[in-house]
Order: sequence, then C-alpha cells, then structure tokens
Amino acid sequence: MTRTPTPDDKFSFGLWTVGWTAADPFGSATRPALAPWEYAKGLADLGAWGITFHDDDVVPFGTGDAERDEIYATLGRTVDESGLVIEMVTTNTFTHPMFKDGAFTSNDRSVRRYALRKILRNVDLAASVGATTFVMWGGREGQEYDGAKDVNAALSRYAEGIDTVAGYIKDKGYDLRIALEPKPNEPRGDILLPTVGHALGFIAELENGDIVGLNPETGHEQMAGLNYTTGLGQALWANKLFHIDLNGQHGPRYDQDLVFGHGDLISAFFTVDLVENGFPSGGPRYDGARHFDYKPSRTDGLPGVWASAKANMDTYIMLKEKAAAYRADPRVREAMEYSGVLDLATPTLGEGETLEAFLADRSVFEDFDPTAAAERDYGFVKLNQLAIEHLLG
Ligand SMILES: [Mn+2]
Repeated sequence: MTRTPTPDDKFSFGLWTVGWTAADPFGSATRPALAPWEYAKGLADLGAWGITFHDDDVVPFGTGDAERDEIYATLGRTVDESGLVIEMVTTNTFTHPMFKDGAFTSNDRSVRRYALRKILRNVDLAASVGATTFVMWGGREGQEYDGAKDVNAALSRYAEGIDTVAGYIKDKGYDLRIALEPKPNEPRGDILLPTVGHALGFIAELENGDIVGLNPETGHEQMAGLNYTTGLGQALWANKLFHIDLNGQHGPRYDQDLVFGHGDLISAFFTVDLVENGFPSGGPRYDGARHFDYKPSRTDGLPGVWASAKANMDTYIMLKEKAAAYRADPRVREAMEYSGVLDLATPTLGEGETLEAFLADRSVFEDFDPTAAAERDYGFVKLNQLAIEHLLG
C-alpha cells in the first residue's frame, strides 16, 4: 500500500485536469462538469496540497465582474476550508476563437492588445490569491504554414508581451515569477518556443528575464522526441526551473496527458530521482510544486477521475521511495564511481592552472596514450540495471 500524501509532498493539480469533461476533436463530453470548488474539494480529500487554474476554468469567458467576484469568493472559501494553497495561476489565451492565430503573436494587433489586458488582469488575480508562479503556455502562438508567420516579428512581439507582463509584476511588487511552458505542436502545426532549449534561449534575450523561467511538461518534451529529465537538468543548471508539469506520454504522437509514470516509466523514475535527490554531485535543486497536468482518460467516469488523480500521487510516492533506495544503495555509489559519474564535477583545468601551463603539460597530449583511454569500460549498463532492479524490486 502506498502511503497517503501529505502537504510536504507538495502535490498540486490543475482544476482543468480532473475538470476535463473529455470532449475531444472527435467526440463530445463523456462526463458531467462539476463546480470548480467541487474539484478542489475532491483533490484536497485525496491529499493534494495545492491547486492551479486558468482564469476561464473557474469563471466562464465573458462573465460580468460582480459574478466573477462571487465565483472566486466561493472557490476561496473552499480552498481555505480544505487547507489548500493556490500555488500557480495561468491564463487561457487559446480557447476563444479570437485567439485562433495566437495571443501575443497574433497577426491581428487588436487581438495582441486584448490578450495583454486579459493576462495583466489575471496577474492581479494570481497575486491576490497568493500564487507565486504565473505559467504562460502559448498554445496558439505558432502557425501551420511557414509563409503565414514572420518569425522575427513574432518573437519580437512575444518578447514584448512577456517583458510587459514581467515589468508589470515588478512595478506592482508582486511575489510572482513567470514560467513559460514549451510545446512543439498541438493545437498549432508548429508552436513558437517548442522545447526547453528554445525557451531558455528566448528568456536570455528578455529585458525582464530575471523573473522569467520555465514550466517544462513531461509529455511536451517527449512529443519532440527529447529527454524530459535532461531538459529539467538544463533548466536547473540555468536556475530557470520555476515549475514542473508531470504526466505520461508514449513518444512523438498527439499530446496524451497520461497519468505520471503511465508513459515512459524509467524516464519518470529518473525525473523523480532528479527532483527529489538532486544531481549526483550536487548543484541547483528544485523545491517547487510537484504539479500534475494530466487528463483522466475519456473512457473513465467520475470514479475513474478520482482514481486517476490518486494514481499520479501514488506513482510519484512509489518512485520517490525507490529513488531514495537507489541513491542509498552502496552498489549504486560504487557503480557511479566506476562509471566516472562523480568525476565529472571536477573542473577540467586545475585550480589556478594557467592556459600556458596547460599547454606546456606534456601528459595532456604529447605523452597521453589515446589507445589506453579508448579501452576504458564505463559500466553504464550495470549502473542502469541497478536502477531497473530498484524500480522493479
Ligand atoms: Mn500536455
């Protein structure tokens, strides 16, 4: 039996996850819609620590101000009574038909200006409910046809939009950081900032990039054929891992949003190992929410919704326990040493070694034996098999 989650686990869920009524491009909804606070209450009952939402998940688009305030007040009461936190808020700039060519990068300037207002309004809401992360997934920022988008202008408008929002957060003094969420495609044919790497390069060009980081999603990186854990590693190295979206995916195909671990389980093991135990030789750590962004399968009814939410947390807890045992295993330590994993933290140049001294060191090159170095056995398979032993054991 898996232990019950506690607030220390920092598990959180988007209200849109359990709240997905399972309408897809080929079929209508298979489940009824509950009120936002009913989803929040259900998640709290399962042991979740936090919730997150898009503006339109809670208040339908176009609702008047008075009704909007009332709805958020009701949600706030449920959150307080359940002991939940609202750790992250995000803005829907993809559902309404006006956003069909994007929000910050729509070819229509009036749409870009509307999107900026919608987002700034939601920044105020995020700050008022105590959220510390503001995720921005630009799902419609892209194109189907290369001739349809001036990429230089699009990235300039994207940067203008993000910088304006970040500048607003700073001016207001909000304790809030922006986390961009890369995705390669779907719903657009190609989406701007398709991977962790593209997004890191973009953030480096921003005026207010100091409060802009990433919210990488498991399935989104895997849709691009990339290694999610390695992507998290680079985001951590750049001190830009502000939030994570955990789920499951079977390689490059449509965005499956399966339960965490129900896609590539070995990858999920190493994701949890990195998040919980850090890099083998130390370095930047992630201490934010363990946030699940999945979809309960369309074939499941409401009991299946709650079972799948629980499955995310149970799987994470099991992997956390196994990853702890893996790191504590002396055989793993020994295998890491044999493989040179721990040697990689040693700087290539010696302390105080000048380039002149390096060039004069004959042992580096002239007297070096490349054949002997090529004969080294790294033993990576043995190390990986120990991970498998812990995972299956
Ligand atoms: Mn997804």
